[in-house]
Amino acid sequence: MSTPSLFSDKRELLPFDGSAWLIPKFFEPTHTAHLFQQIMDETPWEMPEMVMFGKKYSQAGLSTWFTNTNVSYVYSGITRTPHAMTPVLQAVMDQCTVASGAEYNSVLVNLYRDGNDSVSWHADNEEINGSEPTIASVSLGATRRFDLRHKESGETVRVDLEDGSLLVMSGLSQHCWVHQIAKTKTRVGPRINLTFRRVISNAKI
Ligand SMILES: O=C(O)CCC(=O)C(=O)O
Ligand SMILES: [Mn+2]
Repeated sequence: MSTPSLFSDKRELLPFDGSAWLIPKFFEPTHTAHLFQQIMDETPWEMPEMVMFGKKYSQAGLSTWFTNTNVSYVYSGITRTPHAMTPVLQAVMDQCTVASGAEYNSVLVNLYRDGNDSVSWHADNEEINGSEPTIASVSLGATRRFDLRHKESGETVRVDLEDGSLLVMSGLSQHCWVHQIAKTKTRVGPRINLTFRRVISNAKI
């Protein structure tokens, strides 16, 4: 496993009400290619069916929930079965802890097969994430645009999440902002996104 790059190009994306910082090249390309393939091959991909407010809610094409706890992840009316954390995901999680100083115990692995796979505006504000969660998001494969929008002012921040990037959202970011990966008509290849979280096992859900 290669070591993360220096964190010199770390930058803050949010102007106020929380933090979302980005290191565009956290992992080197040779390492990300290997990670992408291994996670692609080892993941028992699931396609959750979601109904929210009576209409289909579009989520990343395929995704799977891995955790060191026995917590099922419940969001937007669906329950994700826990899978045991794999060594490769654990290793990436440990590197996210080194970079961010936060502890994680779970990861939602998302596969966007092409520009038609997306995740619509939402915040990761479920009770099991705790009140001001720190969420570390690693992107592998094709670059996709990530948007953040302030819930009250409507201010929008747009950023490209490149192969090997690390984005860490914390503080008020899940209270005050929503985020999305929009569909794109541009031809894009597959992308895997890993969102590491620390879930609280005794939260009332
Ligand atoms: O794919 C991404 O960059 C974001 C995924 C996301 O927001 C989520 O899993 O909650
Ligand atoms: Mn999210």
